This record gives sequence, C-alpha cells and structure tokens, in this order.
Amino acid sequence: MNKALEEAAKELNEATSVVITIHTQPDGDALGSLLAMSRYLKKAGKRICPTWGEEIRIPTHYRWLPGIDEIVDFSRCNGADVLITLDCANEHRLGLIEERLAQFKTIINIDHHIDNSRFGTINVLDFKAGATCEIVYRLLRLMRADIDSDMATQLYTGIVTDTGRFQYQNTTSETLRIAADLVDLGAMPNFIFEKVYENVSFASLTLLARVLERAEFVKNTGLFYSYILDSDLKETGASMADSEIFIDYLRAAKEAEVVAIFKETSEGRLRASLRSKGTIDVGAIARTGGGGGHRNAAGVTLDKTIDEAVGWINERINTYKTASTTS
Ligand SMILES: [Mn+2]
Repeated sequence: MNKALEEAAKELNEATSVVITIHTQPDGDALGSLLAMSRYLKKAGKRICPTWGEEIRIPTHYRWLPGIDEIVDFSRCNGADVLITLDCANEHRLGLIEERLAQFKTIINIDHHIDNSRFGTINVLDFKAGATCEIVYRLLRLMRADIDSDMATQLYTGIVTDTGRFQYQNTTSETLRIAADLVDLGAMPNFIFEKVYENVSFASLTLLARVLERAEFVKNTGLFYSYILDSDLKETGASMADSEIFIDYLRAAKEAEVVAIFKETSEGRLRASLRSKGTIDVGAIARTGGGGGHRNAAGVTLDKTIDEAVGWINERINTYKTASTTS
C-alpha cells in the first residue's frame, strides 16, 4: 500500500482541481474522510469539490462536523484533474458519479473494504485499517500536512464510529495510536462522543422503542433482528438517518451471533444492515445478494418482504455454519 500512497501523494501535489467523493448514504467514516481530505486540499490551494452521488442529506448526528456546509451537489462540480473516492468499495456505491467516472483521468480510490473492486487508477487499499480515516491520516502525514483541530476532529469521528467506539474487531493498536495522535492534534473525545451518540431526538428514541419491542431471536441460527417500516417514520417523526446507530443496541444481546435491522425504503425495497459478533462473515452473506461490506458489518438491499428476508439470511447463516464445521 505504501507505493500507492506515494503515488496518490504525488498526483495530489500536482493537481490543481480535485473532486472528492464518498459512498451514498454516508456514515461517519465517509463524512470524516471527505471533510478532512477536502480541508487539507483547500488549504494547499487546490480547487476542490466535496460531494457525493445522490441528493445531499446530512444525517442529523453529523451536522455539527466542521466543514459540513461546504459539501455541494455533484451537479455543481466542474471537471477536475483528479477524483478521490473515499470509503467506497465499488463503482456502484458512487451513485450518480458511477456514470461519470470516464471524465476523470486520475481516480484515487482510498478504502478499507476487503471486497474493494480496484476501480481506481490508483488504489490505496488497506483491509486492516479500522476506518478509511486511518488511511487518510497516513496520506496527510506523508504529504506533511498541517493537521489542525478541525481535521483531527473529522478524522477521529470517522475512526470512533467505524470501530464502534474502539470496540469492534477492526480496532488495532495502530487505530488507537492514530486516535491518540488526533487527540494531541485537537480532537476532543468527549465532545465528539456527545455529538454523535448523545444527540438523538426524542422522535428517534420513540422509533428505537418500536425497534426494540419488535426484536426477534432465531435460536438455531443466532440471528437477532428487527425492522423499521416506512410508516414508522411518519408516525414517530424520526428520519431513517436517525436509525444508523440502532443496530448497536441489538448487538448488546448476549445470545446474538448475527444482528440485522431491515429498513423499508420509500420505493418499497428492504435495506438490511448486518453485524456479526463472532465468526460468521456477514460481508460474504451480503455479497450473495449484491450487497457488500466487512466481515463484521455489512449491508444489502433486497426485493423481499421482511419474512422472506429473514428466511434468506437464516439460510445463508446455516450454509455458512455447515461449511465451516465440515472444512
Ligand atoms: Mn469505513
């Protein structure tokens, strides 16, 4: 990866204009890496366009991030020397920008998803990184960036959210070392924690109550799941973005091996968020349905009813369990 990191640094040094983008439905890691990269390039005198490939709607618990107001709609980005994609496993995760890839001569693909399709002209991939923000941190260090407290805050936010507050299996000693550096550079852990995790609306707690009440446990597969209907949003006044952290509450169940939340989209499809607490690779399960993700955290969109989707996942957990006991 170090060679790719150096190539990326060289391209960025030479570039005068850069479009910076992330996956659609962005999470803390995507937003943190987008904002830190953008801030650095802007300070370095580049013309930048921070964006992503769908209507820009910032999840409530990230609206406080420094620089968040500078994100613009992709239609407002003019041509650029370089496109940087962050935390994006494949072209499809780019939304509208997927069809426009050909207009960029250089595409720097910076990511930590194990199934990354290497769609960049330069692929800066580290599957051991707990967050894309860790890789961005290393790139900024290599470029001798002056990492200010805003950039430290943006990067720390990405790391703390993608590692489940430094508790998931992707948390390494390197993750903690980078986080410690970021604290030295001005990131404030308690401030960020309160903004991200203790900043929920009453409406979203009402929605959480429904999710917990509906939760079901499937004993023979260890699947613990719940769901959110489109009508729940209207009835509680919460938004789907508010529900991003609900899965952490289900994870707390000691019996659970795999945790799932099914979210009905406005188009009537089901978006499943999956988490694994043990050996089951939910990234592999998601990929069999056209989704993607990591071993312990993944997502897939299914054209199924909730019952069908539960059956679909149970079947795959069983296949996975059988395969690992016979091999
Ligand atoms: Mn990530």
